[in-house]
Amino acid sequence: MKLLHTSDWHLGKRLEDFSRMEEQQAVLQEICEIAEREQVDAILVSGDLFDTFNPPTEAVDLLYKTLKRLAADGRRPVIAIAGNHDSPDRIEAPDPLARECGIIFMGYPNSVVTPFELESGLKVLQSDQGFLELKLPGTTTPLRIIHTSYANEYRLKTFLGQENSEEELRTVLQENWQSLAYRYCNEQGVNVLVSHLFVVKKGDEFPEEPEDEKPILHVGGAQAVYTENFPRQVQYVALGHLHRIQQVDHVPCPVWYSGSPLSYSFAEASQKKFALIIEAEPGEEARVREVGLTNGKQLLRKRAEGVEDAIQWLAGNQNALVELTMVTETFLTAMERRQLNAVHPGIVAIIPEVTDTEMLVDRQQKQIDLTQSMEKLFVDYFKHEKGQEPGEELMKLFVEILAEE
Ligand SMILES: [Mn+2]
Repeated sequence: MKLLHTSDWHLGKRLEDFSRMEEQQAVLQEICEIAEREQVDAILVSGDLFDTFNPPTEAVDLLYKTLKRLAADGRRPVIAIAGNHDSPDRIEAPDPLARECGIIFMGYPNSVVTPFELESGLKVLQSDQGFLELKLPGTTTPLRIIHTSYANEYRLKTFLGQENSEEELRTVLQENWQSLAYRYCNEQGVNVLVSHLFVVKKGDEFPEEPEDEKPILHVGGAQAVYTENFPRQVQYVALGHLHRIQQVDHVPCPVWYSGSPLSYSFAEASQKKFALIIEAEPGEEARVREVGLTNGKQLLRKRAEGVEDAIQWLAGNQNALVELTMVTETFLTAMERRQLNAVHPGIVAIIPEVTDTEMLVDRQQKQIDLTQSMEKLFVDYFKHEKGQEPGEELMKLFVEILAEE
């Protein structure tokens, strides 16, 4: 059995003033072509289909068109779950129509798929809260899917019937997955788990979460899910949330984030993007292969020594979206900014890095390190504007607003 794993499409997402819609169309077309060329049996989309709860019409359009093409009249089912950027109700809304096309949406951790059968031969064999067993066209091997859409800790526990549990979330999830695996997953079928959670190998460092993402489920590190929490019956875990492709662990089975198909922030600059092809047979470890995606623009960070240097580099990287740091003796003039923008259509930001220290002292400014936390940047900004540090009350309010986003 061959599966395609992808996630974090974030349809409708922009990069500052730049729409990414054309790139999203192009890269999803590329994913459709891969599914066709590889003749996969089913597609797993691990959440963050949209970028917001209320995506623009063109994003909705693109999602449905893509999923319909992928599903090929029900010959190649698509299983898609909600991520933290998706509205669960919106994800599930087109369900009755989607089912007819072979597209299965799961908005909630306890979603139950309504049983159905299509002329293509696709059939729901069993369905339970957080579980689905499919008969795929052209194979007698059933595909079992344990699925956990995103929800925050409190709601996850509630959905799993453990709202008063004092146990750690990862323990609650582990018990839920294990009981589903024990009931439904034996070596007569292919067993996978699909989720949108923050997962690490116990003892490993935490990887960076995407920019513009509220951290999910691991405030203070308490709520990360460990790979050891996955049931041993499962042959592959298809994760969404982190935008950089990565294999989290190979025990109890290959556990992968497929990553996003486009680089969505400069924290992802120079990253390569992929879809994953999984080959799995009952009772055997799944084999995983990365297939490169090339239809998106590269995000590049460039530090240039003066306007001449910048212009030359920009000429050679016309197709990228660029964050340009300009090392300059004084400050960049409006003329210089115009010059730079005139030679490149994709400059997202120009950051001056001023080297004339006297001038800096004069203006009581210094180089701004944009990798600092929002809190630290705010304190610097406040000091610069008001000549004093912000009070404790104000900082509390700022952090509160940040968290709400
Ligand atoms: Mn996410």
